Amino acid sequence: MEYIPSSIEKKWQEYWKETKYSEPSEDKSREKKYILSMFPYPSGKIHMGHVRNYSISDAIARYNRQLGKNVLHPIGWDSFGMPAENAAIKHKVHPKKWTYENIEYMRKELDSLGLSFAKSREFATSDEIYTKFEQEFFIDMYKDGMLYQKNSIVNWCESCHTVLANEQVVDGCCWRCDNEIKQKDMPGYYLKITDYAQELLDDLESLKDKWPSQVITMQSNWIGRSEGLEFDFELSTESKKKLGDKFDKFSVFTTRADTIMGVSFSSLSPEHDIVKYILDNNLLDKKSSNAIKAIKKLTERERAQSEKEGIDLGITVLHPITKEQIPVWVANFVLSGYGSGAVMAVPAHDERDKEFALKYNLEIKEVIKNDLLINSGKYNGLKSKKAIKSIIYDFESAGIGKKVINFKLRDWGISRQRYWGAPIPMVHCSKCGIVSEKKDNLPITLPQNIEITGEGNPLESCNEFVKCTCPKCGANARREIDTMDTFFQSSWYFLRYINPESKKLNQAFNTEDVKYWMSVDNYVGGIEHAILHLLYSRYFTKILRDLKYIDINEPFINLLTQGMVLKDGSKMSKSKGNTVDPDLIIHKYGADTARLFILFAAPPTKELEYNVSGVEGAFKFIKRFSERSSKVTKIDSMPIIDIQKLKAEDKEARIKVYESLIKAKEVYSSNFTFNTLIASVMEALNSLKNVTNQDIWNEAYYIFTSILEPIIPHICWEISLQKFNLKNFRDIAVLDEVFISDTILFIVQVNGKKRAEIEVDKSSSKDLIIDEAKKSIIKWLDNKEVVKEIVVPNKLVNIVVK
Ligand code: ANZ
Ligand code: ZN
Repeated sequence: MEYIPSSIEKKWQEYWKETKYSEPSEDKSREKKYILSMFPYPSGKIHMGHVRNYSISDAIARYNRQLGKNVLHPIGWDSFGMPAENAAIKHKVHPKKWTYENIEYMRKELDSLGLSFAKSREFATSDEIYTKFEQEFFIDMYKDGMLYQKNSIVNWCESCHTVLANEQVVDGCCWRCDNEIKQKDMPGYYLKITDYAQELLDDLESLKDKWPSQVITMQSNWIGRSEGLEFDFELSTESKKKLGDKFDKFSVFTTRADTIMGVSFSSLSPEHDIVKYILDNNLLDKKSSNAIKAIKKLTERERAQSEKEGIDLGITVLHPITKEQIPVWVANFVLSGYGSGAVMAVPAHDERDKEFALKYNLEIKEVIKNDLLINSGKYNGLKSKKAIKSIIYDFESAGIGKKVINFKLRDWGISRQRYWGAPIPMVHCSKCGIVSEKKDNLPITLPQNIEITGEGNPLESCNEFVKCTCPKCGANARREIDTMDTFFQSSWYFLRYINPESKKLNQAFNTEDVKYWMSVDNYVGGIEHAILHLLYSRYFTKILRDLKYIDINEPFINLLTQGMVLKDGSKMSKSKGNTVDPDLIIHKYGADTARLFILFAAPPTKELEYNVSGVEGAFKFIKRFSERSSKVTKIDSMPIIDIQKLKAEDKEARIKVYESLIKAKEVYSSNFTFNTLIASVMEALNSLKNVTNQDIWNEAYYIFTSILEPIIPHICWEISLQKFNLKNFRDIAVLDEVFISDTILFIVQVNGKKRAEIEVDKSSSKDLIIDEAKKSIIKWLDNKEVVKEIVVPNKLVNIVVK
């Protein structure tokens, strides 16, 4: 059979569509598999990373269909976000038009790969119906107190008139216009993810061995749980006076209570209330206060990257045990949002404090040596761990401190000053304050008639959008103009896929359907989502559970993070100009070649280096595979093979074929190292070279086309239709008889010492075995007298000589 991919691929794609091959069934009595790949942003064209992602999930989905499982393998579009607005500025095209045209184009590209997506479930997160349900969740979360509004410090660019993410601030300036960034106090909506910090951490345990350990560690560090002591530093009498009697103490958090006797100063964050008072009341000289103001302008990341720096605030506190006076400084490495924004500094045992103390010539007191406390009064001699417990106990008993648990995780700010996002369904009323919209009024949709210039949020000046009535009192009110962070959409899209078409308009998803389909059995996507997307999705699952929408704790049972696609050793990316267009590969070699190359070039979790010869190699293999299928005759079922009639080369080839079948079962259900399976089939195909037995050829192709179907579906369906009437896409049993050998290996010993090995026919008599054995050790029998011949069945022959 001559291999011309273009002549078969379209045909099969049509066939799968017409027969609804990729659609899940409504029959909930069947065992289900939910196979999910991370959905794409519709940037305009698919790239090799997409090809890799979807080839992996498609192979898993197709294999599970062969097993008779009810498979959900959906696709959709993560379609809100900045690039659409940037395109609008650059090309004067409306973000909506740009987005949906991109979706059209990319859908065609994905179709041409023969991916078995459940098209009936497809949607884009910018669809108004999706926004409607999302806004309902938002309102529920707000009413439940999971979501709140607060003011906080954000990066603000005055000339672009927008808030910037930390990643968009370059050297303190706007990435777009190079204007200096201000730290601005702005209102925004926040999700109280911190309420779920402990549960998000604890439940990582249930993902062990099912998620990459690296991802679990990253999430755990991001959540950042610390146990420690919180206590108050009392200000000295003069310092209280200096601060206008507005403060008498401040609180600090330490994980190292055992170092309490080594405290030689205290540091405050530049945003601390006391620092604010000192600046507002000009209690410092100009130079010092300017230095503090300069630090305040920097983002957290920039502060972390700069040298340790601080200013003496000219006030003191009393050590809680010795009552000695301790100087108070402001320091650029103390974070305002963590603990109490103040620390007890122990330069002898903390690296940051040490750098600081050396720079400013502050005292360094050693209090721990070889894990034992020294210079610490009654705690001397205690082990560090023990001392922490003991000191916390004493502080709690004396009522001057308490054990606390702190998390690095911060509440999730979801307000964006952008047009192309889901509108926040809130209203500002001059009488009632902030009021959530009535659910009946949802969705609150984006106005179409706007102009995007890049300066400010176009919603602000859009009266049609902003003017509304208060849902509570009916007075004229103003609609919230911020839109939601796009991570809000990607935190529940996997639930939306579950809703069949018939229920799409009525509900976000149906409890019964969710119960059947969730959790996702295999989630496939990039490691770059290890923290944010995967953490937010876990969090959403838990809050939707607590809002009684669903009844599960974790969304994704197994996670596979695919490696990057490289070219010439570096990550393929538009900015580096080293991308390879998947369309060109598909056009020249066909979809099966693209898929085979991508799954053969590396195991899915490892980096994959693109190279043309690899693509050509993949094509050549499929071509050979296709051409050799001419040796196969049409059969209705697996041939029954009489092993007595097989020649040695038949048996050897058959072993290779069945080895690849065994490999397939292991690869598709647990380790997904498709490359090893492909290699195994290649080897088996080669071993057929000298085989003339028709049954062996038939059986081999019956198995090959079945186990390669998940990887190169078009050619496998084509061959299978011609030879097996599509009957072989099922779980094929491994026959033990294939591996049963008809010879036995004996070790031959002379006086108990191994001298040779012989292979004899299974049916050989004892005499024959002894004869063969003697022949193999002839030189040890020279001039010797054989006194005994011992045969241990199936194992060894021992010849005793004198
Ligand atoms: C004294 C000490 C001695 C500390 C020592 C550490 C080592 P994690 O583990 O990350 O929770 N700290 C407390 N609040 C801080 C803030 N807002 N910004 C920066 N640093 C802060 O770190 C807790 C430790 O970091 C605390 O324990 C405190 O320094 C500091 F040998 O107290 B430690
Ligand atoms: Zn009102």
